[in-house]
Amino acid sequence: QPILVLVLGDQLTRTLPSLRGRTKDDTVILMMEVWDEATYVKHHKQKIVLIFSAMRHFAEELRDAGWTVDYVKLTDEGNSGSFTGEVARAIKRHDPRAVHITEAGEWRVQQAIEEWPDKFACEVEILPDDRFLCSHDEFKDWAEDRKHLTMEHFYREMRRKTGLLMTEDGKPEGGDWNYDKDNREPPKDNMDPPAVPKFEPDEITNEVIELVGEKFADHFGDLEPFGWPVTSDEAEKAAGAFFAQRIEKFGPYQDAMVHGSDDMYHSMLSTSINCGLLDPLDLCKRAEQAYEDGKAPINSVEGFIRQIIGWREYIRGFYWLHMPGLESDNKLNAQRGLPEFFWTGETDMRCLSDCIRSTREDAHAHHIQRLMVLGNFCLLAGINPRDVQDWYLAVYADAYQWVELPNVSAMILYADGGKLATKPYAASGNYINKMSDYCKECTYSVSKKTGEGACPFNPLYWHFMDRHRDRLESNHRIGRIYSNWDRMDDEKKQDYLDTAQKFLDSLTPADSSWARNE
Ligand code: FAD
Ligand code: DLZ
Ligand code: SF4
Repeated sequence: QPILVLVLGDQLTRTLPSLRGRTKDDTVILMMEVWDEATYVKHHKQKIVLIFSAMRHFAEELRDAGWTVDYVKLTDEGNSGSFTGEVARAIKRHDPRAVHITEAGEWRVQQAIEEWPDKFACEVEILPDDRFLCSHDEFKDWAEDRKHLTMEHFYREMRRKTGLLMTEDGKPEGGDWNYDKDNREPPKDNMDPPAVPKFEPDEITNEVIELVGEKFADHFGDLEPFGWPVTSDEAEKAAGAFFAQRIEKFGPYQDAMVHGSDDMYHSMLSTSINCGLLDPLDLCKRAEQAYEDGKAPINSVEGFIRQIIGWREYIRGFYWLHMPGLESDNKLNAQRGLPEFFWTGETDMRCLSDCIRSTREDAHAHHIQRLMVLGNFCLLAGINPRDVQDWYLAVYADAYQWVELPNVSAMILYADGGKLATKPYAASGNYINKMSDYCKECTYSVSKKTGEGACPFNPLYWHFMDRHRDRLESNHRIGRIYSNWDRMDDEKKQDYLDTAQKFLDSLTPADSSWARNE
């Protein structure tokens, strides 16, 4: 009787805990394309192509290395459509002595897995996912008794733990822990960042593209051109290009936005990291090496490392600490439906339409677009967390609930009431104008505050502040904003509120069938 080892779509790592230490002659590896996973939200077409193609390539690599892989395709006869159903069928086929699985990234899937020991006659072993630096227990210990879960404090622990950018006497390299103040350069005219490598679809990917075109035609997003890395070799090439060509300027221009440029100096590696094709710690070590070799400045390298061992690990810890409640949190009582233009891109707001365009074309938008354009809009307009969660989870190729949900509900919407962020990331048009070239050619005027043609972010900002005064005024990081509001005369205030309300009333909410099958 063999051991049945499961490998899920975001576990495409040769050193996965459940694969380590197994021998080829008594192991059957089960991989399954299932309808439930492909439709629990209606994922962007390229996201499904990415996962299925990467899964099929991974299975082929394992077979070439001598492993026995039982791969269930979406259209295979008898495919039950769920992980639980497919494991049950595989148990019948292979009569294993045990099922081994690395814990799931998402709470929803982990709940299902935890029922398996009672459901199935054979032993089920669930192993911790040590592709993350910080275990669930370690994060819990760190969080315990802390009044606020400040990312920066967690990040310093991770720096100490890994020794990344630490001097021999235990001090941060360069003297500071964090160089964020040097990472806020607005874009320069005629910036021309080196192109990010795109990968020509091979036969396997083309077959998946055809499948997705057929079965998921009503899902959001362009199916082609598809150029994401789908093997660890391709992902390695993408990483190599980042370290050779773009990391140097990653830091300074991390927050800059340019119309038509989705990549800027970002690594574009999240899709590969999250499905297991790249090892996050290895990437950080290579970034550190670039600093030691004098190829990239400290603010770029520290910034990159902080995103990975800081934010990425913190977000994952935060998710498991606050699930399942985080999913339904709505502390600002936001009730408005997501505007239809999030799916169609049809809006005169040039910043939003460009971010939605890149989302549709590439299943990607960079961090500051997700946070300060799309996210800021959802916060200010009071869009309900459920709609916003569904949108972000569906449209980005790197989206899994463990990373999407804290970023959406806690970071952008403040729906957790401030457990993650010390204040809402609310901003008027001024911020977007400073950090981008969007406003220059927008139909709206960023310098106009109220009335016809005013940038909607301006009145929405005050509408948001005014309607949440009770909750936010006592927050020492934003309390002073209310003195500015109070200094305005009543007519000006009313102008802001009326302009915002008129804009909000003009929004058409999206039909729910964009995000989920009825
Ligand atoms: P880079 O800018 O090159 O950053 C390097 C790496 O750092 C990323 O690849 C990623 O692994 C990590 N990272 C950076 N910021 C974060 C963060 N806030 N949380 C977790 N990891 C981070 N990232 C996802 O991977 N999946 C998501 O579903 C996702 N949803 C997001 C939703 C919102 C509302 C916001 C504000 C951010 C979200 N992010 C998400 C974080 C971030 O926007 C993406 O990781 C990043 O844009 C990916 O592009 P990149 O690889 O070029 O990143
Ligand atoms: C995102 C995704 C999709 C679209 N399809 C599958 C699939 O058919 N089979 C699979 O194993 N994984 C898929 N995934 C990734 C899973 O959703 C991801 O592994 C879980 O959410 C992790 O908890
Ligand atoms: Fe966006 Fe306002 Fe600038 Fe237009 S003017 S691009 S809506 S911030």
